[in-house]
Amino acid sequence: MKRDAERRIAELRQQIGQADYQYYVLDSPELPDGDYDKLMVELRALEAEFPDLVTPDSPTQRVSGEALGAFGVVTHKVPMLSLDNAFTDEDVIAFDRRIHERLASNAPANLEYVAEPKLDGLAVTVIYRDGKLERAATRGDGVKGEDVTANVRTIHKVPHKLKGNPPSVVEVRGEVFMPIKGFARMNRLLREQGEKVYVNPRNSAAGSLRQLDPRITAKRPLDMFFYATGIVEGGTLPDTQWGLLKALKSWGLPVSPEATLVEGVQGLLGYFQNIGKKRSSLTYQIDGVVYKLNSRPDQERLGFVSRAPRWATAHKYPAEEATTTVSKIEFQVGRTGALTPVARLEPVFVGGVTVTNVTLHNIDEVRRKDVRVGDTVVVRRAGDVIPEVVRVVKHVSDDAPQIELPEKCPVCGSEVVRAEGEAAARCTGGFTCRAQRQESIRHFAARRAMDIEGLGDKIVEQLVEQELVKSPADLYGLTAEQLTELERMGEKSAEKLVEAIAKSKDTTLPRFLFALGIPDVGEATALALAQHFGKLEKLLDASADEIQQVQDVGPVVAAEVASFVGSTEHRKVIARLREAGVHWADVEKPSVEGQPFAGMTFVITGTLDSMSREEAQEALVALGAKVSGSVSKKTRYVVVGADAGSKLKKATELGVETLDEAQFAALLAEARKKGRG
Ligand code: D41
Repeated sequence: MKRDAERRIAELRQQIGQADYQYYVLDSPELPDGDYDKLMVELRALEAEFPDLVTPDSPTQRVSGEALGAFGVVTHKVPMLSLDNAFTDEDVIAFDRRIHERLASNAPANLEYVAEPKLDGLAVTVIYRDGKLERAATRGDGVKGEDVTANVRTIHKVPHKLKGNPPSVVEVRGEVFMPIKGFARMNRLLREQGEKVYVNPRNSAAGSLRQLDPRITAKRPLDMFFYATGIVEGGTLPDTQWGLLKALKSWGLPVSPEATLVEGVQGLLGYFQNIGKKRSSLTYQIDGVVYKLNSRPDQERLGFVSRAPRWATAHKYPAEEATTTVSKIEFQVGRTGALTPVARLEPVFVGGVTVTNVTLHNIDEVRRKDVRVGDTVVVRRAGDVIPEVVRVVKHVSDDAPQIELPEKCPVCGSEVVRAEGEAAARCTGGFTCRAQRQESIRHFAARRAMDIEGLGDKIVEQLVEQELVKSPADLYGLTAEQLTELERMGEKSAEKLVEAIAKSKDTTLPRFLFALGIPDVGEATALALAQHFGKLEKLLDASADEIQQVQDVGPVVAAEVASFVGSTEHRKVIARLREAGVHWADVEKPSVEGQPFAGMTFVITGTLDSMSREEAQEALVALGAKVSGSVSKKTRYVVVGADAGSKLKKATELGVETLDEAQFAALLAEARKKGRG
């Protein structure tokens, strides 16, 4: 009986696996949907009857599994390298020349390369043992990643079982990404459910893969292409990159259909142009193409430098631009009262996202570009950088009015002032201005501040509008009954939110200081203040002069901080927060002498994959470094994560050395070794 079940289960899994392969990888389904469903129903029934026959690679297990508490750490036995970048034809010519020089006599006149699109996703590695999917992990910092096996199992393109004759252990690597259409559909759903939407397909792929509950990942339209291998045992691989791609395909793994073999620099540049033309019609977002030397023995001869292979490079496309028209220009009021002009645009798809709003930063910028309502403008979006208006192509008409700074706050009607020499104009309404209240509470609850999960924008908006919350301290008095009165708020979510608010009471001094929303105090300054003063009381009693003694705090910021903590209104809020039970441990001043990074200032920009910004800061400070919020000539290194913006630009301008995440991780590891003696 059980023997029969076992045999039938194996048969069903084989048939379903084959149907999945035809449907998802080959994109040519052969089994009608109804028949497929019947096989699944039968398999589920048999597995329910004989639970001990359920194995993790069963097709029934794609969408089941329990939510995890956290991801395990996986150490990559073969490190996952990063890619160097080429931006110009000259860079590509130099890349090819360097390879020629290193290979010297061995190289033919025209080297063979495999060229393929550079997907904008995240790198993932999957280990198959005896053909069965055993483990999947993110790239992380290249050395350590996160165990995302349960989530990767839900990606239909990734087979649970390899076909053909793979080595007994083979690690295959590729990019997990989200097709543009799927991304749009998913965001529409999230928006309808009142949840946070993702800014671009890359972030949504990363966010979807990092869900602790694989059932959520299963609903996300993730896709994957493979392009490399890691560990190989009990078998050998072809000796060319092209042969490797063919082998991957023969095992049932998806490989980019755009991958091709080309010859010499001309072949590379021709490919770059071809894909560039196709780029906007591809179903997924790419930010360049990747070139890899075809000969694997030659790859090995060339090796790598600072974690990037000498035999491969990414050739990046320039920022995408598109034209559209300005339908409105509005002034938004921020948490400190700053008025920011925002251009509302006719929606335009550029650089992988639909852009409907762009910030114009301040009134001077509006004047400099001379943007007016109705104008045709060029919008640019580079990589993950926030979109910007590059220039006006055409004014709607010569006598369209110029944009003026409003005299009164568009939200509360208070007077608007602009201090001498300052770019920003501010609403003087303070906490009486609904916009300022709303923004400060949003900031207070943010992940990097008090980290109150579930207190989204829509909820904050309602809380402020209904005057349930006038200052952050009011949050701690909210009851579940009050919250259920809000739109889209069930009893369960209300209880959860009250819990999350209570949980946020246990915090750190740097987080608390950052959460207060003192003008010009970002995370780095908050940390510096906390470390300098150690106790909140000391900061509250400090004069502007004393505050200026803090690392990287100049006279302007010192004056802002002194005036903020000196205000009776803010002191009251702080006192009420502490009465409500908000608490933290005092901060100990790190002793810097003799530490590996003593005397070095780091700036972190963008998002890191393997750690939060706070963790990176803590790691650096623990090694004696100073972490600053702005780049100057004195900056030793700028650590560049995804979404990096103006700080990266500044670093390039000033010639300050930058580190990508892998280089940063290597530097940290080395310093830690040194630090231990
Ligand atoms: O499509 C990509 N994003 C892509 C990334 C690609 N097509 N090929 C890649 N090849 C490599 C090497 C040469 C190191 C195996 C990569 C990456 N690496 C990569 N992805 C993330 C970091 C590095």
